[in-house]
Amino acid sequence: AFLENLINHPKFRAGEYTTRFIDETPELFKFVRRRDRATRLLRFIGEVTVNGNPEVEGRVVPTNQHAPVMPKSIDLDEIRPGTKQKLDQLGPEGFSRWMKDQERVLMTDTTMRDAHQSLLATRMRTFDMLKIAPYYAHGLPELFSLECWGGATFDVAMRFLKEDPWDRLVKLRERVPNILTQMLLRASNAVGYTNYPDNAVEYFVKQAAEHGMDVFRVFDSLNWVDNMKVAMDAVLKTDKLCEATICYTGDIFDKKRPKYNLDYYVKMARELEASGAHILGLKDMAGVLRPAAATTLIKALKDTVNLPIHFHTHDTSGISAATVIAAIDAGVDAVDAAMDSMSGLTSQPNLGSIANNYIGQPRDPGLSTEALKEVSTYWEQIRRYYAGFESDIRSGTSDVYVHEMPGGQYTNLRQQARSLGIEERWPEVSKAYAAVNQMFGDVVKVTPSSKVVGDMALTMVTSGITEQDVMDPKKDIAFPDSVISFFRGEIGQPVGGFPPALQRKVLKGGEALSDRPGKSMAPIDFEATRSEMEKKTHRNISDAEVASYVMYPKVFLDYAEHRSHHADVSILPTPIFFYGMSQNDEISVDLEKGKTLVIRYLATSEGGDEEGHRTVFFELNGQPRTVKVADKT
Ligand code: 3PY
Ligand code: ZN
Repeated sequence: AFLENLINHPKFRAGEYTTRFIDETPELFKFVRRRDRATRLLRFIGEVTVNGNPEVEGRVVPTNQHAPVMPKSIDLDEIRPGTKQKLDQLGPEGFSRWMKDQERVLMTDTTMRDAHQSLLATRMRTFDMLKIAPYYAHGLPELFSLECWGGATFDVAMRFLKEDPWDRLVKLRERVPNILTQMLLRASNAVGYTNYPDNAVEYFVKQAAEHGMDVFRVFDSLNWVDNMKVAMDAVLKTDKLCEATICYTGDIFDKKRPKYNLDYYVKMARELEASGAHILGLKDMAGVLRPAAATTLIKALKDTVNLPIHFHTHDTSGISAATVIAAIDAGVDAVDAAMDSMSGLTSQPNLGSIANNYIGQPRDPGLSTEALKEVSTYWEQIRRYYAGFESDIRSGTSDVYVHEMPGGQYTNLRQQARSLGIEERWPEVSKAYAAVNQMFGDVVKVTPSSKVVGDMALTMVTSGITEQDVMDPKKDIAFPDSVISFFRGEIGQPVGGFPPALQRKVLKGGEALSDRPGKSMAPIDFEATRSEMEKKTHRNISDAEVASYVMYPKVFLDYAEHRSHHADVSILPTPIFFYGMSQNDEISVDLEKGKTLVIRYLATSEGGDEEGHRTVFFELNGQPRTVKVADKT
C-alpha cells in the first residue's frame, strides 16, 4: 500500500521530489488509516475477549448489564429552541442580561462531566452520552446548559477510554443543537495540571469554541485573577460565554479565618466583572458553603455585580441541597445539579428533587418532571456498567468541613490511599490534609492546588512525617514534586503569598516566580508541533489534535497509536469495551451514518499456536472472519 501511495503521488509522478520526500509527505502513510476499520475493531474485541481490558483489571465486575430502556415520553420529532438559540440571537452580553431577567432559576445538568468525574473516576464513555443526548434536546430544552467537557474528562478520554475528546464535543453538539454546552477550564492550567504558555491556552479555547463549546467556566486553583485573565480574554475573543469563577473556601462566618471573608469574595467578584466576565461563577468545589452563608454571600454578590450568578457545589456533606435552595431563594440566577441517579455523595445535589421543590412557585425552572425522571432512569441503568469505578462510600460526611477536599478529589484520594495500603488510616489522611492546608498558608484547594495538598498529606501519612518535622528548618524532608513546583510559583501565587520560612525550606535556596508563569514560558510553535506529530504518527494532524498534544504529549501519542491499531473504539457499547463478548453475542455497530456492522462472536481456539496466538472466530455481516490475538492470560 505504501509503494502504491508513493508511485501514485502527484509530486512523485511529476518527478518533483528530493531524497527527503518520504519524510516530508505524511500522506504517503495514509494507508494505515484506510486499512479496514472493521478488522481493527474485531481485533480490539478479540483482544478484550481473550485478555480482558487492562482498565478494569482487578475491579468489581458489574452484573445486570442489559441494554438500557430508553425514555418513552419524549417525542423525538419535535424540537424547541433553547438557550443555544438565545445565545446565537443575543450574543454573549445580551444573553447575560437575558439570564438576569429570568424569574425562573436556570439549571445546569452536570451528569456528563462533574457527576461522573466525582462518582465514577471520570470513566463515562462518549457512547453512553450520545445515546441519551437527543432526549435532552427534545425533552429538556429548558435546561440552561449541559456541563459535558473539560476538567478531568479531557485527559481521561484519551488516557483510559481511548477516545478523542474533541469528537465527543462535536457529536454531542450535533445531537443537542438547542442547549448550551458547558466546560470547566482551569485557566492557565487549561485541562491539565500545570500552567501552559499563554498561546497554548488561547489556542485551546479557540479550538473548543470552534468545536461547539458555549459556556467556559474559567477558574484558577488559587483564585489568582491575573492567571484567569489569559483564558478569559481568549474566551472574550470568541462569541461564546465567559463564566469567570470564584472558588469558595473556608467559611465567611469564621472569624479565625479572616482571609476568606465576605469582603474577599466581593472584591474578587468586582475584579472578574471588570475583566469582562459575562457570568459570575461561584464554585464550591468541596461543598463547604453552609446554607446561611450562601444566603449572605449570594445577596452580597448580587448587590456588587451586575452579572448573572451561577452556583456550583458538591454534596459530600449530604446537605448541599439546602445550600442550593438557600442560594436560589437569595436570588442566584443559575445552579448546577446532577440527574437524580447520578447525584449525591461527592457529586452534585439532585436535579429532579430541586426542580420539584419549585413547582408552582415563581422560580420553577420549567423542566418536564417526566422527562427528568426518564433521563435519570437511563443513567441509572448506564451507571451499572461502571460498577468497577464506584467508590466505596455510602453516606455524606461532615468531615468535609474539616478537610475541605474537592468532591472530585475525595474519592480519588481514598482510592490512592487504598492502593498505598493505608485505607484504614483514612482519618489520618483527612487530618493531615487539613494540617497541610494550614502549613501551606490556608490555600484554595481545587485542581491542581488540591493535588499539591493531597500529595503532601499522603507523603506525611505513609512516611510518618509530623507537622513539626515539616516546619523544622533543620529536619530534611523529601517533598513531593508537586509541592516543590507549588512553592516555586509554577501554578501561581496563593492568596496572601507563600509562608516564607516553609518556602525557603522547600526550595533549599532556589528561586521562586512572583509573576505569572505563562509570561516567561516560551510560546508554542504550533506548525512545528504539527510536523513533529505527523512524523511520529505518519498521518495528517488536525488543529484540535495539536491542542491535545500540547496538553498531553505522551497520552496523545499512546491514544493515536491505539487508534491506528484498533480504529475508533468509542463506537462500541460499554459492556463490550470493558469486558468483550460472550459466545453467540451479536451487536450492531454504527461505523458512520448508513454503515452498520453486525458482529457475532462465535468462539476462540483453545490454547495458542506456536507463537502463543489464539484465533478468535467472528461473523461479520454474516461472513466468517477470524483475528489472531496474543494470549497474555
Ligand atoms: C476539575 O478541575 O476537574 C474540577 O472538577 C475542580 O473542581
Ligand atoms: Zn465540581
